[in-house]
Amino acid sequence: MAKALITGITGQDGAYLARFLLSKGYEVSGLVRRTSMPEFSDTRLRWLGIENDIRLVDGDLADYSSLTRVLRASQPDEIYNLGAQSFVKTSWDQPLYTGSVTGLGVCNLLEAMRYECPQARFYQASSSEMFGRVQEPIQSETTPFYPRSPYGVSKVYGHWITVNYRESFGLHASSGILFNHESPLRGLEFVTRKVTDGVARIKLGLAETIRLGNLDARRDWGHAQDYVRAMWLMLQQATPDDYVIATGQVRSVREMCEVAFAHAGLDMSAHVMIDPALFRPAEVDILHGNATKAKQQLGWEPTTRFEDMICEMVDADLRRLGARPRLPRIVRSQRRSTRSQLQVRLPA
Ligand code: NDP
Ligand code: GDR
Repeated sequence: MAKALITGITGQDGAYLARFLLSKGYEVSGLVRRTSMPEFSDTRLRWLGIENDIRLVDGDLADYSSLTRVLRASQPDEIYNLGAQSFVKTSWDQPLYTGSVTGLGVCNLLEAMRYECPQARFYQASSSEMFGRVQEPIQSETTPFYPRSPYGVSKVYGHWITVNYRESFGLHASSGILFNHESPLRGLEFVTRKVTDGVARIKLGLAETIRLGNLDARRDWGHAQDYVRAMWLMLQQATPDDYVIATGQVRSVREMCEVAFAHAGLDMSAHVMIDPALFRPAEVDILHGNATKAKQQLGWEPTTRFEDMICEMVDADLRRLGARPRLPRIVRSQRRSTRSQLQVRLPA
């Protein structure tokens, strides 16, 4: 039975990748960092119903000693490095932390692999954020990088150190330059899930507005389930290499909102507020990927339409919120009320 180790297994991609590898017959281990509420750390694995099929091991990408210990004990055939401080906006508030985990963490893991299991195959989660201020209208593996955030800069380091270890030490190390990918398991801080969760709350009467930043940013959005398949395909190749994974379809944040609100039968203009605090110090205006190499060499293609994915996310959030225990809802009283007071609306 092939053995895989996933860092970032508690995140969106880690959970989907774990399920995908289990379906292929892998023995799957996942690196998890210490938290004060361990009962919540496997929420996504439980959502997929696989929490009992995986072995979780303690460690942190910023702690080299934990990585050597884990690799020495588990001797994986494949290592998927998905762990990162992955939220771009936070990277301006925590640039050093982001650099040490998202950037240097990659080198920690490669070093540990070089000494403990050099025969393993390695996947690095590189990002379209490395293209940043794009140097070509459509980005491929040969497009120069111009990162626009501490996160993007850290990912460029992670990408090049992966290439460097491949060339220096002959490691089977591949890098997937993945464009944005989403799903019902997406973190609530990312714009698609923030919107689908907000739409569901508005629909259920739990909220009235969603505050957003730059609605004109455009992204090439795909589905996480399609993208984890590409990760695995990269490690099945005889020769390690780098691949762009994207749909080739671009939508604005505004268009994404329109799809989500329309699916719930709501009017976006009545519920979206623009908050200048949510704009970024330096924005990535547009990302548009060319995945021809992955299509030709890996046989990979996306299978999910953008509109279907957003609707799936809205439906999942409606179910998730609708299934919650019905606590009393607190709503601000109507404007015609003489006093501004809070009312408690009891569930029907
Ligand atoms: P998430 O934010 O959902 O998950 C990140 C994971 O990294 C979590 O499991 C988190 O653990 C873990 N992690 C954070 N810090 C550390 C650390 N110091 N040591 C070990 N693990 C850590 O990200 P996604 O699943 O969306 O993305 C997976 C990877 O792909 C990331 O590297 C991301 O940067 C990259 N990427 C993502 C894209 C996307 O659109 N989703 C596109 C391109 C690249 P915890 O649960 O404890 O927080
Ligand atoms: P991104 O994803 O930064 O591309 O990084 P995110 O969903 O956070 O932002 C996409 C675009 O939407 C704009 N935006 C907002 N974003 C958020 N989060 N919240 C808002 O309220 C909001 N309003 C507008 C942003 O300005 C941006 O232009 C994701 C992460 O998964 C990275 O880890 C990954 O590497 C890249 O995708 C590819």
